[in-house]
Amino acid sequence: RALARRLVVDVHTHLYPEAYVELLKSRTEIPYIRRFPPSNQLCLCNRPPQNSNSSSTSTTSKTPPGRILHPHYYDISEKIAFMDHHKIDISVISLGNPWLDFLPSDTAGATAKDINDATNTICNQHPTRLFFFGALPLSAPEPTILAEITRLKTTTQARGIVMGTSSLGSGLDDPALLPIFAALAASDMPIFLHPNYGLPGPVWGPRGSDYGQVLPLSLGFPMETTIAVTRLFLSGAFDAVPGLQIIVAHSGGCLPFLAGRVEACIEHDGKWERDGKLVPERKTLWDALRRNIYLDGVIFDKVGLRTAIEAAGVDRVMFGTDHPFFAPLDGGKTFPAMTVNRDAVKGVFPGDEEEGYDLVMGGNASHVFILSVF
Ligand code: 5CU
Repeated sequence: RALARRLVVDVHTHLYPEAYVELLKSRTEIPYIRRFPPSNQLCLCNRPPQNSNSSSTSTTSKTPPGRILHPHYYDISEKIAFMDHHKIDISVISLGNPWLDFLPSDTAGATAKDINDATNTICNQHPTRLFFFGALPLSAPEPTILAEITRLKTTTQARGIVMGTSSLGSGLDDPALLPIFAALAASDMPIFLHPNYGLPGPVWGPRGSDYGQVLPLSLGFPMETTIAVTRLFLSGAFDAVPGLQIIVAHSGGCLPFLAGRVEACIEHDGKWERDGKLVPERKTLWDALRRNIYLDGVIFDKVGLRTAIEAAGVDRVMFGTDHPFFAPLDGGKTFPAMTVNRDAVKGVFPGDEEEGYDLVMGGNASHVFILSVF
Protein backbone atom coordinates (compact mmCIF):
# COMPACT_ATOMS: atom_id res chain seq x y z
CA ARG A 1 0.00 0.00 0.00
CA ALA A 2 2.86 2.39 0.86
CA LEU A 3 4.46 1.83 -2.56
CA ALA A 4 1.11 2.03 -4.32
CA ARG A 5 0.51 5.48 -2.86
CA ARG A 6 3.57 6.82 -4.66
CA LEU A 7 2.51 5.60 -8.10
CA VAL A 8 1.28 7.97 -10.78
CA VAL A 9 -1.80 6.45 -12.40
CA ASP A 10 -3.62 7.92 -15.41
CA VAL A 11 -7.28 6.86 -15.41
CA HIS A 12 -8.35 9.00 -18.38
CA THR A 13 -6.29 8.00 -21.39
CA HIS A 14 -7.64 6.70 -24.67
CA LEU A 15 -6.57 4.22 -27.32
CA TYR A 16 -8.28 3.33 -30.57
CA PRO A 17 -7.02 -0.22 -31.24
CA GLU A 18 -6.19 -1.01 -34.86
CA ALA A 19 -9.30 -3.17 -35.29
CA TYR A 20 -11.40 -0.15 -34.32
CA VAL A 21 -9.44 2.13 -36.68
CA GLU A 22 -10.16 -0.33 -39.50
CA LEU A 23 -13.85 -0.35 -38.55
CA LEU A 24 -14.01 3.46 -38.75
CA LYS A 25 -12.13 3.45 -42.05
CA SER A 26 -14.84 1.23 -43.52
CA ARG A 27 -17.59 3.73 -42.68
CA THR A 28 -19.03 6.57 -44.74
CA GLU A 29 -20.94 8.30 -41.95
CA ILE A 30 -19.61 9.82 -38.73
CA PRO A 31 -17.90 8.29 -36.86
CA TYR A 32 -15.38 7.58 -39.55
CA ILE A 33 -11.72 7.87 -40.51
CA ARG A 34 -11.02 9.22 -43.97
CA ARG A 35 -8.95 11.61 -46.06
CA PHE A 36 -10.18 15.06 -47.00
CA PRO A 37 -8.48 15.98 -50.30
CA PRO A 38 -6.33 17.81 -51.10
CA SER A 39 -4.85 16.74 -47.77
CA ASN A 40 -3.56 13.18 -47.82
CA GLN A 41 -3.75 12.77 -44.04
CA LEU A 42 -6.25 10.46 -42.42
CA CYS A 43 -8.62 12.25 -40.07
CA LEU A 44 -10.55 10.82 -37.15
CA CYS A 45 -14.06 12.31 -37.12
CA ASN A 46 -15.41 10.78 -33.95
CA ARG A 47 -18.35 13.03 -33.14
CA PRO A 48 -20.87 15.12 -35.03
CA PRO A 49 -19.88 18.73 -35.71
CA GLN A 50 -21.41 20.69 -32.85
CA ASN A 51 -21.15 24.25 -34.11
CA SER A 52 -24.32 25.31 -35.88
CA ASN A 53 -22.59 26.91 -38.87
CA SER A 54 -19.81 24.36 -39.03
CA SER A 55 -18.67 23.13 -42.41
CA SER A 56 -16.23 20.84 -40.72
CA THR A 57 -17.17 17.70 -42.63
CA SER A 58 -17.11 19.43 -46.00
CA THR A 59 -14.72 17.81 -48.42
CA THR A 60 -13.68 21.26 -49.66
CA SER A 61 -12.88 22.77 -46.27
CA LYS A 62 -9.31 24.12 -46.10
CA THR A 63 -8.85 22.74 -42.61
CA PRO A 64 -9.37 18.98 -42.44
CA PRO A 65 -12.06 18.27 -39.84
CA GLY A 66 -11.69 16.09 -36.79
CA ARG A 67 -8.25 15.11 -35.56
CA ILE A 68 -5.35 14.07 -37.78
CA LEU A 69 -4.85 10.39 -37.07
CA HIS A 70 -1.41 10.55 -35.46
CA PRO A 71 -0.11 7.12 -34.38
CA HIS A 72 -0.57 8.13 -30.75
CA TYR A 73 -4.28 7.41 -31.24
CA TYR A 74 -3.69 3.71 -31.97
CA ASP A 75 -0.05 2.72 -31.39
CA ILE A 76 0.61 1.42 -27.87
CA SER A 77 4.34 2.15 -28.15
CA GLU A 78 3.38 5.84 -28.42
CA LYS A 79 1.31 5.49 -25.24
CA ILE A 80 4.23 3.89 -23.40
CA ALA A 81 6.60 6.60 -24.69
CA PHE A 82 4.12 9.24 -23.45
CA MET A 83 3.94 7.49 -20.06
CA ASP A 84 7.72 7.22 -19.78
CA HIS A 85 8.30 10.83 -20.79
CA HIS A 86 5.73 12.08 -18.25
CA LYS A 87 6.66 9.60 -15.47
CA ILE A 88 3.28 7.89 -15.48
CA ASP A 89 3.61 4.43 -13.94
CA ILE A 90 0.25 2.96 -14.88
CA SER A 91 -2.51 3.79 -17.34
CA VAL A 92 -6.06 2.50 -17.36
CA ILE A 93 -6.77 2.92 -21.05
CA SER A 94 -10.22 3.23 -22.58
CA LEU A 95 -11.54 3.13 -26.11
CA GLY A 96 -12.13 6.74 -27.17
CA ASN A 97 -15.51 8.21 -28.02
CA PRO A 98 -17.92 7.21 -29.53
CA TRP A 99 -17.02 3.64 -28.41
CA LEU A 100 -19.41 1.09 -29.92
CA ASP A 101 -22.54 3.27 -29.70
CA PHE A 102 -23.11 3.34 -33.46
CA LEU A 103 -22.98 -0.40 -34.16
CA PRO A 104 -25.98 -2.35 -35.42
CA SER A 105 -27.50 -4.54 -32.76
CA ASP A 106 -26.61 -7.82 -34.46
CA THR A 107 -22.86 -7.17 -34.82
CA ALA A 108 -22.22 -5.21 -31.62
CA GLY A 109 -21.58 -8.25 -29.41
CA ALA A 110 -18.93 -9.81 -31.65
CA THR A 111 -17.25 -6.46 -32.27
CA ALA A 112 -17.11 -5.70 -28.54
CA LYS A 113 -15.49 -9.08 -27.93
CA ASP A 114 -12.88 -8.46 -30.65
CA ILE A 115 -12.03 -4.94 -29.49
CA ASN A 116 -11.90 -5.90 -25.82
CA ASP A 117 -9.75 -8.95 -26.49
CA ALA A 118 -7.42 -6.86 -28.66
CA THR A 119 -7.15 -4.30 -25.85
CA ASN A 120 -6.46 -6.98 -23.26
CA THR A 121 -3.70 -8.36 -25.49
CA ILE A 122 -2.21 -4.89 -25.93
CA CYS A 123 -2.25 -4.36 -22.14
CA ASN A 124 -0.59 -7.73 -21.61
CA GLN A 125 2.47 -6.47 -23.49
CA HIS A 126 3.03 -4.37 -20.32
CA PRO A 127 0.96 -6.24 -17.74
CA THR A 128 2.04 -4.21 -14.71
CA ARG A 129 1.61 -0.86 -16.46
CA LEU A 130 -1.49 -1.15 -18.64
CA PHE A 131 -5.07 -1.94 -17.65
CA PHE A 132 -8.28 -1.04 -19.42
CA PHE A 133 -11.94 -0.15 -19.24
CA GLY A 134 -13.82 -2.47 -21.62
CA ALA A 135 -16.39 -1.29 -24.14
CA LEU A 136 -19.88 -2.77 -23.91
CA PRO A 137 -22.07 -3.65 -26.93
CA LEU A 138 -24.81 -1.31 -25.71
CA SER A 139 -26.87 -1.55 -28.91
CA ALA A 140 -27.13 -5.35 -28.53
CA PRO A 141 -29.85 -7.21 -26.61
CA GLU A 142 -29.45 -7.24 -22.83
CA PRO A 143 -28.15 -10.85 -22.58
CA THR A 144 -25.31 -9.96 -24.97
CA ILE A 145 -24.37 -6.95 -22.85
CA LEU A 146 -24.47 -8.99 -19.65
CA ALA A 147 -22.40 -11.77 -21.24
CA GLU A 148 -19.70 -9.26 -22.19
CA ILE A 149 -19.57 -7.97 -18.60
CA THR A 150 -19.08 -11.55 -17.37
CA ARG A 151 -16.44 -12.19 -20.03
CA LEU A 152 -14.56 -8.96 -19.30
CA LYS A 153 -14.29 -9.98 -15.67
CA THR A 154 -12.33 -13.07 -16.78
CA THR A 155 -9.73 -11.06 -18.72
CA THR A 156 -6.52 -10.25 -16.91
CA GLN A 157 -6.40 -6.49 -17.47
CA ALA A 158 -10.01 -5.16 -17.49
CA ARG A 159 -10.77 -2.98 -14.48
CA GLY A 160 -14.20 -1.61 -15.39
CA ILE A 161 -16.08 -0.42 -18.43
CA VAL A 162 -16.29 2.82 -20.40
CA MET A 163 -19.70 4.23 -21.28
CA GLY A 164 -21.02 7.33 -23.04
CA THR A 165 -23.92 9.41 -21.79
CA SER A 166 -26.41 8.00 -24.30
CA SER A 167 -25.87 4.48 -22.88
CA LEU A 168 -28.63 2.29 -24.39
CA GLY A 169 -29.82 5.27 -26.46
CA SER A 170 -32.08 7.03 -23.96
CA GLY A 171 -29.60 8.29 -21.39
CA LEU A 172 -28.52 7.16 -17.96
CA ASP A 173 -31.94 7.36 -16.29
CA ASP A 174 -33.27 4.55 -18.49
CA PRO A 175 -34.70 1.80 -16.20
CA ALA A 176 -33.52 -0.78 -18.75
CA LEU A 177 -29.98 -0.01 -17.52
CA LEU A 178 -30.66 -1.29 -14.00
CA PRO A 179 -29.79 -4.96 -14.70
CA ILE A 180 -26.57 -3.79 -16.35
CA PHE A 181 -25.73 -1.54 -13.41
CA ALA A 182 -26.48 -4.43 -11.04
CA ALA A 183 -24.20 -6.78 -12.99
CA LEU A 184 -21.40 -4.21 -12.99
CA ALA A 185 -21.77 -3.59 -9.26
CA ALA A 186 -21.82 -7.31 -8.54
CA SER A 187 -18.60 -7.71 -10.57
CA ASP A 188 -16.88 -4.74 -8.88
CA MET A 189 -16.60 -3.08 -12.29
CA PRO A 190 -16.87 0.71 -12.13
CA ILE A 191 -18.16 2.67 -15.11
CA PHE A 192 -15.90 5.31 -16.61
CA LEU A 193 -18.46 7.82 -17.90
CA HIS A 194 -17.40 10.08 -20.77
CA PRO A 195 -19.19 12.58 -23.03
CA ASN A 196 -19.34 12.56 -26.83
CA TYR A 197 -22.52 14.20 -28.04
CA GLY A 198 -22.29 17.68 -26.51
CA LEU A 199 -25.21 20.09 -26.62
CA PRO A 200 -27.48 20.87 -29.59
CA GLY A 201 -25.62 23.03 -32.18
CA PRO A 202 -27.89 26.11 -31.93
CA VAL A 203 -26.82 26.83 -28.32
CA TRP A 204 -23.45 27.97 -29.69
CA GLY A 205 -25.05 30.63 -31.88
CA PRO A 206 -24.34 31.56 -35.49
CA ARG A 207 -20.72 32.40 -34.69
CA GLY A 208 -20.00 29.09 -32.96
CA SER A 209 -17.43 27.82 -35.42
CA ASP A 210 -15.50 31.12 -35.31
CA TYR A 211 -14.15 29.85 -32.02
CA GLY A 212 -12.99 26.46 -33.30
CA GLN A 213 -13.82 23.60 -30.93
CA VAL A 214 -13.57 25.72 -27.78
CA LEU A 215 -17.29 25.93 -26.94
CA PRO A 216 -18.28 22.28 -27.55
CA LEU A 217 -15.19 20.90 -25.83
CA SER A 218 -14.88 23.24 -22.85
CA LEU A 219 -18.61 23.65 -22.13
CA GLY A 220 -20.57 21.16 -24.25
CA PHE A 221 -18.76 18.04 -23.02
CA PRO A 222 -18.94 18.97 -19.31
CA MET A 223 -22.60 20.07 -19.53
CA GLU A 224 -23.51 16.82 -21.32
CA THR A 225 -21.86 14.94 -18.46
CA THR A 226 -23.48 17.07 -15.76
CA ILE A 227 -26.95 16.51 -17.20
CA ALA A 228 -26.36 12.78 -17.65
CA VAL A 229 -25.21 12.18 -14.06
CA THR A 230 -27.94 14.39 -12.62
CA ARG A 231 -30.57 12.38 -14.53
CA LEU A 232 -28.97 9.18 -13.28
CA PHE A 233 -29.15 10.44 -9.70
CA LEU A 234 -32.74 11.74 -10.03
CA SER A 235 -33.87 8.37 -11.41
CA GLY A 236 -32.97 6.69 -8.11
CA ALA A 237 -30.44 4.35 -9.75
CA PHE A 238 -28.04 4.74 -6.81
CA ASP A 239 -30.84 3.63 -4.45
CA ALA A 240 -31.74 0.68 -6.70
CA VAL A 241 -28.08 -0.36 -7.07
CA PRO A 242 -26.20 0.99 -4.04
CA GLY A 243 -22.96 -0.67 -5.17
CA LEU A 244 -22.90 1.18 -8.49
CA GLN A 245 -19.62 3.09 -8.91
CA ILE A 246 -19.08 5.69 -11.62
CA ILE A 247 -15.88 7.54 -12.48
CA VAL A 248 -17.03 10.75 -14.11
CA ALA A 249 -14.78 12.36 -16.73
CA HIS A 250 -13.59 15.96 -16.59
CA SER A 251 -13.99 16.20 -12.81
CA GLY A 252 -17.71 15.62 -13.14
CA GLY A 253 -18.34 18.61 -15.41
CA CYS A 254 -20.25 21.16 -13.36
CA LEU A 255 -21.58 18.61 -10.87
CA PRO A 256 -19.41 19.63 -7.89
CA PHE A 257 -20.34 23.27 -8.46
CA LEU A 258 -24.07 22.71 -9.06
CA ALA A 259 -24.88 19.89 -6.62
CA GLY A 260 -26.17 22.36 -4.02
CA ARG A 261 -28.53 23.91 -6.54
CA VAL A 262 -29.79 20.50 -7.68
CA GLU A 263 -30.51 19.66 -4.05
CA ALA A 264 -32.33 22.98 -3.46
CA CYS A 265 -34.49 22.39 -6.54
CA ILE A 266 -35.43 18.92 -5.29
CA GLU A 267 -36.32 20.20 -1.82
CA HIS A 268 -38.57 22.89 -3.32
CA ASP A 269 -40.29 20.70 -5.91
CA GLY A 270 -44.00 20.06 -5.38
CA LYS A 271 -43.95 16.90 -7.48
CA TRP A 272 -41.22 15.38 -5.34
CA GLU A 273 -43.29 16.21 -2.25
CA ARG A 274 -46.52 14.81 -3.72
CA ASP A 275 -44.66 11.65 -4.76
CA GLY A 276 -43.58 11.20 -1.13
CA LYS A 277 -39.91 11.32 -2.05
CA LEU A 278 -38.84 14.11 0.33
CA VAL A 279 -38.22 11.75 3.25
CA PRO A 280 -35.44 12.40 5.79
CA GLU A 281 -33.55 9.26 4.70
CA ARG A 282 -33.48 10.43 1.07
CA LYS A 283 -30.06 9.90 -0.49
CA THR A 284 -28.84 13.32 -1.63
CA LEU A 285 -26.60 14.17 -4.54
CA TRP A 286 -23.89 14.92 -1.98
CA ASP A 287 -24.32 11.37 -0.64
CA ALA A 288 -23.99 9.98 -4.16
CA LEU A 289 -20.86 12.08 -4.74
CA ARG A 290 -19.29 10.59 -1.62
CA ARG A 291 -20.44 6.99 -2.06
CA ASN A 292 -21.02 6.23 -5.74
CA ILE A 293 -19.15 8.81 -7.77
CA TYR A 294 -15.45 9.22 -8.44
CA LEU A 295 -14.21 12.24 -10.37
CA ASP A 296 -11.20 12.32 -12.64
CA GLY A 297 -8.77 15.23 -12.40
CA VAL A 298 -8.94 16.42 -16.02
CA ILE A 299 -10.03 19.99 -15.19
CA PHE A 300 -6.78 21.90 -15.87
CA ASP A 301 -6.85 24.21 -12.86
CA LYS A 302 -6.63 24.03 -9.09
CA VAL A 303 -9.89 25.95 -8.60
CA GLY A 304 -11.97 23.27 -10.33
CA LEU A 305 -9.91 20.47 -8.84
CA ARG A 306 -10.30 21.81 -5.30
CA THR A 307 -14.07 21.95 -5.82
CA ALA A 308 -14.08 18.37 -7.09
CA ILE A 309 -12.09 17.22 -4.06
CA GLU A 310 -14.34 19.12 -1.69
CA ALA A 311 -17.47 17.64 -3.30
CA ALA A 312 -16.44 13.99 -3.59
CA GLY A 313 -13.67 13.72 -0.99
CA VAL A 314 -9.92 13.42 -1.39
CA ASP A 315 -10.22 9.64 -1.71
CA ARG A 316 -12.55 9.90 -4.73
CA VAL A 317 -10.59 12.02 -7.22
CA MET A 318 -8.15 10.39 -9.66
CA PHE A 319 -5.57 11.94 -11.95
CA GLY A 320 -5.97 11.74 -15.74
CA THR A 321 -4.52 13.29 -18.90
CA ASP A 322 -7.04 12.72 -21.74
CA HIS A 323 -4.09 11.55 -23.87
CA PRO A 324 -3.86 11.55 -26.91
CA PHE A 325 -6.33 14.42 -27.10
CA PHE A 326 -5.00 17.84 -26.11
CA ALA A 327 -1.75 17.18 -27.98
CA PRO A 328 0.54 20.24 -28.04
CA LEU A 329 -0.02 22.27 -31.20
CA ASP A 330 3.74 22.60 -31.80
CA GLY A 331 4.12 18.81 -32.03
CA GLY A 332 6.30 18.83 -28.86
CA LYS A 333 6.79 15.81 -26.65
CA THR A 334 5.53 17.34 -23.40
CA PHE A 335 1.75 17.43 -23.13
CA PRO A 336 0.39 20.34 -21.06
CA ALA A 337 -2.57 18.04 -20.36
CA MET A 338 -0.12 16.16 -18.10
CA THR A 339 1.80 19.05 -16.62
CA VAL A 340 -1.12 21.45 -16.14
CA ASN A 341 -3.33 18.79 -14.53
CA ARG A 342 -0.45 17.61 -12.30
CA ASP A 343 0.31 21.23 -11.33
CA ALA A 344 -3.35 21.67 -10.42
CA VAL A 345 -2.96 18.78 -7.94
CA LYS A 346 0.24 20.39 -6.63
CA GLY A 347 -1.64 23.67 -6.32
CA VAL A 348 -4.30 22.05 -4.15
CA PHE A 349 -1.70 20.18 -2.08
CA PRO A 350 1.46 22.31 -2.09
CA GLY A 351 4.54 20.12 -1.61
CA ASP A 352 4.88 16.67 -3.13
CA GLU A 353 4.92 15.02 0.27
CA GLU A 354 1.28 15.91 0.98
CA GLU A 355 -0.79 12.75 1.32
CA GLY A 356 -3.58 14.25 -0.77
CA TYR A 357 -1.22 14.73 -3.71
CA ASP A 358 -0.25 11.06 -3.65
CA LEU A 359 -3.85 9.92 -3.34
CA VAL A 360 -5.07 11.95 -6.32
CA MET A 361 -2.00 11.22 -8.47
CA GLY A 362 -2.26 7.46 -8.05
CA GLY A 363 -3.08 6.19 -4.58
CA ASN A 364 -6.84 6.28 -5.07
CA ALA A 365 -6.68 4.55 -8.45
CA SER A 366 -4.30 1.93 -7.07
CA HIS A 367 -6.73 1.21 -4.30
CA VAL A 368 -9.89 1.18 -6.45
CA PHE A 369 -8.48 -0.83 -9.34
CA ILE A 370 -6.24 -3.04 -7.19
CA LEU A 371 -3.32 -2.01 -9.33
CA SER A 372 -0.72 -2.57 -6.62
CA VAL A 373 0.56 -5.61 -8.46
CA PHE A 374 4.25 -5.23 -7.62
O1 5CU B 1 -10.71 16.98 -28.62
C1 5CU B 1 -11.58 16.14 -28.83
O2 5CU B 1 -12.20 16.04 -29.86
C2 5CU B 1 -11.80 15.16 -27.76
C3 5CU B 1 -12.60 14.01 -27.96
O3 5CU B 1 -13.21 13.79 -28.97
N1 5CU B 1 -12.63 13.11 -26.98
C4 5CU B 1 -11.96 13.30 -25.84
O4 5CU B 1 -11.97 12.44 -24.96
N2 5CU B 1 -11.26 14.42 -25.65
C5 5CU B 1 -11.16 15.34 -26.59
